[in-house]
Order: sequence, then structure tokens, then C-alpha cells
Amino acid sequence: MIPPDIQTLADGILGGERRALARAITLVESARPDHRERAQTLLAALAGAAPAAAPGIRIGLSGTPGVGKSTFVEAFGTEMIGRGHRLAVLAVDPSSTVTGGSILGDKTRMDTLARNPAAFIRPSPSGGSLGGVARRTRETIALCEAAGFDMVIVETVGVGQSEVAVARMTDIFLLLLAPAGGDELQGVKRGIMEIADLIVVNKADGDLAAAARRTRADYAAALRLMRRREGDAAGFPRALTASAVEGTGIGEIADLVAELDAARRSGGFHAARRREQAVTWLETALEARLREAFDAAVPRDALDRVREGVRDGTVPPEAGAEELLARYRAAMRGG
Ligand SMILES: Nc1nc2c(ncn2[C@@H]2O[C@H](COP(=O)(O)OP(=O)(O)OP(=O)(O)O)[C@@H](O)[C@H]2O)c(=O)[nH]1
Ligand SMILES: [Mg+2]
Repeated sequence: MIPPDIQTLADGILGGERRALARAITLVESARPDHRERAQTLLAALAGAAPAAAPGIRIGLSGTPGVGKSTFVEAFGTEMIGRGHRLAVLAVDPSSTVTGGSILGDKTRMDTLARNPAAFIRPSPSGGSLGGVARRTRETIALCEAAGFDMVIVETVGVGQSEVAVARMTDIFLLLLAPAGGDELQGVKRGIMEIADLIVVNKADGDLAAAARRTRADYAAALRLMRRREGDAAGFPRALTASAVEGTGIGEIADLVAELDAARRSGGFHAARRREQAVTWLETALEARLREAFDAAVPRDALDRVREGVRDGTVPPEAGAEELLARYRAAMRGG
């Protein structure tokens, strides 16, 4: 049985009510056990009610601070809405413990989008582990899609780990770069290049236009050296230039996203990737929940004592883990 207030919330979301969506996101962001339980009930109700084969596109977007992500989302998002999409913009920002989210601060950069009724912008919740942030973001994607947003952009600041987490919950990954001064590849990690479908050298305007073109050529060359990946359509991954401020290149990027999405859907790769992502989510959830169950069952000082022993070399790590697990099993048997 679904509690009546959760059913009302679910109906509101399915009816596309923004207030219901916002409230539901607040619910999935909560760490309180009773909220967690209600959130799971809500998500299950929505999964049962929403059309299974919704054609939604999930786009990951990453780039270093100041590269122009917000400005780009404003331009690209407005373009996509013009093409008939309803767009939700979410942020993954595990570093935002202090500021409480990067999107809210620069909502002015997404002024047009923020006022567009076909757009929904949600700042990232503050703090938490990357795993916790990723869980909340996945659930928020599900809520947005149930509310009829068929395109979701998940934005993350380039801090390394978070790109991989975002790539694991999206279909297509865009990497935004600034024009480089020299001939170096800006120290962009190989792993991040490997998950990018489109590398966009932004700020290709004014004095920076020539540097942007050179940077694009460098990345295009680097991409050609990478081995082909499963699900790559001809011509992908690709490097191109854009100016989020002037709007140049934005239409082309929208075309390429649509082209790659269509190719991956018709080839079956899209569905296969979504299935793999769901299994990865299961594994991640299982690990997190086992750890929660462990932390709830084994007293903190027992863990601290074993940690201390491992630190000063008197307890081998594996033996310490075994001892703690024995305590966990005993606690489980006890009730
Ligand atoms: N010349 C030029 N400047 C741009 C372009 N896009 C963004 N900028 C400028 O770059 C600065 C940073 O832009 P944002 O969109 O806030 O960048 P961001 O990546 O969202 O930054 P954080 O949220 O702080 O990580 C602003 O002053 C923008 O006006 C562009 O295409 N060309
Ligand atoms: Mg920004």
C-alpha cells in the first residue's frame, strides 16, 4: 500500500507539477531513515506508473571552474528547448560543502533558462560523499523524467572522480575545455578523455578564437590515437569549438548529440548501457547498505580499536576485518 500523501506526491510529479517535483527531490536528498523509506516508496510508485520506454536523453557535462559550463548550459539548453525538449539541469558537486551548490550562485548565468517554463534547474545539495551525491542524483534524474523532462543535463566541476560517477548515470558525455595557451593538453586526465563523446573547446571568440582552433586540433589528434570504444558512432568522439557567449557552435553540438543518441539507440547500445548502469547502481547500493548495516551493528569504538591496531602494525588488516565481521555476524544473530 502506498501512503496517501506519497500517492498525492506521485500524482503531482506525473502531472508535471514543479512544486511536487521540488518537494520530492528534497525528500530523496534527505538522509533520515524515515525519509529514505518514503523516497523509495515514491520512486517505486513512479517506476510502476511512468511509461517504461520514455525516450529521455541524459547528458553529462564537465569542465574546470570558469570554463563556461553555466553559460554553455544556458545557450545549449535554450537551443534544446527550442527543438522541443523539456530540460532538467542538475549538478553533482561533492566539493560544495561550504557554498551549498554551484548552480544557485550563478543562476544569473542561466537567466533565460531559469525563467523558461520548459526548464527545471536544481542546484546541487551541499556536502556528502561522492557515493551519497551520486545516489541522490540518480534518484533525482528518475524524478525529473517521471515529471516529463525528457532531457537531463548533469553538470559537474572537473575534479576527477565526479566525472566518472556522472558518466555512469548518463548516456552522452560532453567535456568543456578552455583554449590552451601552449601546446600542452591542459593536463586533462586520459581517463576523462576516454569517457568524453564530445570535447568542446569553449570561448572560441575574439582574441581566443585562434587559440581555441589550435586546442581543438590538438584534442582531435589525441582522440584519433585512442582506441575505439564500444557504442561509438562514426566520427565520435569528436572535438569542436564553440562560443557559449556568442552562441556559435551550439546548434552543431545539439545536432551531434541528437545524431549520436539516435545511432546508439538504433544499434542497441543505448539500452545495453542503461541496463549495465542499473546493475552498477545495484552493486553500489548494496555496498553502501552493507556498510550502513555494519556501522549500525558494530560499536564505533570496536572499529576504532581495530583501526588503531592496524595503524601501529599489531593487527594485520585482513585479520582486523575478519574480527570486525565476526562481531557483525554475532550482532546479526543476536537480533
Ligand atoms: N569569451 C568567452 N567567455 C565566456 C564564454 N563562456 C563563458 N565565458 C565567461 O567565462 C566566465 C565563467 O563562465 P561560467 O559559465 O560561470 O563558467 P562555469 O564553468 O560555470 O564556472 P563555475 O560554475 O565557477 O565552475 C564568465 O565570465 C563567462 O562570461 C565564451 O564562450 N566566451
Ligand atoms: Mg557554473
